[in-house]
Amino acid sequence: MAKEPKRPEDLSIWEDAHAMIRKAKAEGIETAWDRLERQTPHCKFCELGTTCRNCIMGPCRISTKPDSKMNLGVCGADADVVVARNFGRFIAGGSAGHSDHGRDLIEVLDAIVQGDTEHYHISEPEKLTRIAAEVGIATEGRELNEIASDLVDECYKDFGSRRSSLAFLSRVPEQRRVLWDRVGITPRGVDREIAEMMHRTHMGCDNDAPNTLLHSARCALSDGWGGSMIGTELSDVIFGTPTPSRSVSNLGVIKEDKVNILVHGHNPVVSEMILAAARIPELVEKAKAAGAAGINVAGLCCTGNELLMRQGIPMAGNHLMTELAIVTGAVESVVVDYQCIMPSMVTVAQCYHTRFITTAEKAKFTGAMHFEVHPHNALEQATAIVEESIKAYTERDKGRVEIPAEPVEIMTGFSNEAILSALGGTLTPLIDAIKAGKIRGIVGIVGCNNPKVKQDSANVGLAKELLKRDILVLVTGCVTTAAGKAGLLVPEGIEMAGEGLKEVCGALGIPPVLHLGSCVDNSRIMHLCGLVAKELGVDISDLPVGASSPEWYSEKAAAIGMYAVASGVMTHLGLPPNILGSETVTNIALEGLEDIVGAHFVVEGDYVKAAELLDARIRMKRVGLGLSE
Ligand code: SF4
Ligand code: MSK
Repeated sequence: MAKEPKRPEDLSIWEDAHAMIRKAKAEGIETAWDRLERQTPHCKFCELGTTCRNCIMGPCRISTKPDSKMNLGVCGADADVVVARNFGRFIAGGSAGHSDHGRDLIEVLDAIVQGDTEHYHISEPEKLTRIAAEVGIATEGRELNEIASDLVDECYKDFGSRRSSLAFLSRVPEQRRVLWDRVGITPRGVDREIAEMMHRTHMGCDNDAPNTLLHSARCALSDGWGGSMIGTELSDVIFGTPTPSRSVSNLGVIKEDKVNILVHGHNPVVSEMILAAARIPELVEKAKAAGAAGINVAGLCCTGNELLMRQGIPMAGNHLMTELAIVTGAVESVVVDYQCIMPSMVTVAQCYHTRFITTAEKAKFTGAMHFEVHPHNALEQATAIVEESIKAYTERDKGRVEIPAEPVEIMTGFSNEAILSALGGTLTPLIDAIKAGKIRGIVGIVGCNNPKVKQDSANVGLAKELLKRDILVLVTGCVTTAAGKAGLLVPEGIEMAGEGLKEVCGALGIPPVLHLGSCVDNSRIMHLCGLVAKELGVDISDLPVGASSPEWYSEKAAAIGMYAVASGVMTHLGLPPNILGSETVTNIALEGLEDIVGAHFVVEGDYVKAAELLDARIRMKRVGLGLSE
C-alpha cells in the first residue's frame, strides 16, 4: 500500500510553515520534506558511519555483523577506525566552516587597518582595545590603528602552526587548560588542527579510534576558542557589540507593500552592507518610484541572527523556513553569503520573480546571480543588489502573494557585555541566583532544524521543559527564531518559567530565554562559562550547565557539540551522529569522554527525557558545588 503523504501539521509546529507548505504543494514546488521522503530509507552503512571513500582501493562498506566477510576494508580498516575517521572529518568540516568565517573578519579588520576599505570601520574602539590587552598586546598610549594592526597579526597567528596554544585560551580556567595539556588536546592553531585531522584520516595514519577522537576534540576546541571566538569578537569590533533591543519574527515580517530583501547565510560582512544600502535615501526613493512603500531587509538563519543582534532587523525564519519564505511570492531577493543555504533555493526562486544572489567567491550556486563582495567594493555591490531587488519588485506577481502570519515580538542582543551590564557590571547577582537555587542552572540550546524532526517541536519543547525547572536557557542559531515564535524571547515569557527563574528575570526585565547570537556566537556561551567558572574558582565541568542541539543537521553543530563537551559541558543531541556502527566510538562519545574531559554526549530524541537528563546533570553539579539540588 502506498504511504500516506504527511500533512503539513506533521512536519512543523508553525502555522506560517503549514500555510506555505500547502501553497508550495499547490504550486508544484518541492521542499526539503519532499526530498527527504524520496531519500528515505537512507543507506544503512552511511547511517552507521561504516562507509569509507578515503582511497580508491575502496570505496568500502564495513559490515558490523560479527560473522560477515565484509568486516574489514581493503586496507584492513575495521568499523572502529572507519567510524572514527568519518566523524573526525565531519568535525573538521564544521570547524573549518566557522573558522573560515572568523578569518573573513580578520581580513576585513586588516583592510580597515591598511586603509583598503571605506565601507567598514572600527565601531567599538573600547572592545578592540580590551580584547587586544586580553591577548597580550600593549595598548597604553598607542594609536588605535597600531593596536588593531597587532590584533590582526595575533588573530592570523591563531590560524597557523607557530603556536603551542591559541590566544583566547586566556579565557579558559586554569584547571581546564592543565587537563587539555595532560590529555594532549590543547588547540594550537585552527588551520593546523583541521589539516592534521585530514592527515590523520588519510589511509594508513591514525588507525586507533580513541586517538582519532581525541584529535576531533582538539580540532573542535580550535573552533570554539579560536575561529568562532575570533569571528564573534571581531564582528563586535567592526559592527558593534549587541545590546538588548526589540524586534519581530516569523514570515509575517515580509511586507506585501515593500521591496523585500532576505539576507541568508552566516557572515555579517555582506548583510551589514545590504542593510546600509537599503537605508540610502536615494534607493528608498527609487523603491517608492517603483510603487513600493519602502525597502524591508529581513533575516534568515545566522546572518539574520547577526543583524538581529546588532541592528534589530526582523527575522523571517530559520533553516526549514528558508525555502518557504520565497513561497510567499513577496520576496524580491535572497542575498546569501555562505553555509546552510539549500541549493534548492535557486530553483524555488526561479519559480517566482525572486533573485537569488550569491556574494562570496567560495560559495557560488549554479543558476544564481553573482555580485562578488570584497572590503573595497562592498557598498557599491550592495547598492547594485538593492537596485536589482527594486527591479524585481516591478516583476512581482501580486496574485501569487500570500503572507501567512502576523509577526511575533522578540527581544534580542544579549552579548556577554550586555548580560554583565544588565547585572550591574558584575556576575555576582547571577552567581547569587544560582547559589540560591532561583536559577538552578543554565542550558544553551543551539543549532538547526532537520526535516527528520517535526520543525521546532524539540527546540521549543525542550526550552519550555527547562524553564519550568528554573533553568535559564540561552539560544543561538536557528533555535532563536523557534524560541521567538513561541513567545519565549520576551519578558512576558517568564509566565512559562518556574517561580525562581520568574522572580530573577522579572526583576531584571529580561526574557527567560536569552538570545546570544549566531552559530559562531556559541563562543559567547563558552566565554561566559569561563567567566563564571573563574569567578567561582572551579572548572567549567563543575558548573551546573548543559548544552543541547535537539534538531541539528550540520557538521558545524557537531563541532559545537564537540567543543562544548571537550570544554566540560554535557551536551545533548536530538539525533545521533553517524557513529553507531562502532561500539568503541559510541561508548567513548556517550561515556568514555566523561573520564577524559569531564563531560559526554547524550543522545535522546524525546525532549522531555532530554530535559530530565539535563536536569539530573544540573542537580549533580549543584550538589558537587555544595548547593541545594
Ligand atoms: Fe577502503 Fe581502507 Fe581505502 Fe577506506 S582507506 S576506502 S577502508 S581501502
Ligand atoms: S544557520 S548551522 S541551520 S543553526 Fe547557523 Fe541554523 Fe544550524 Fe545553519
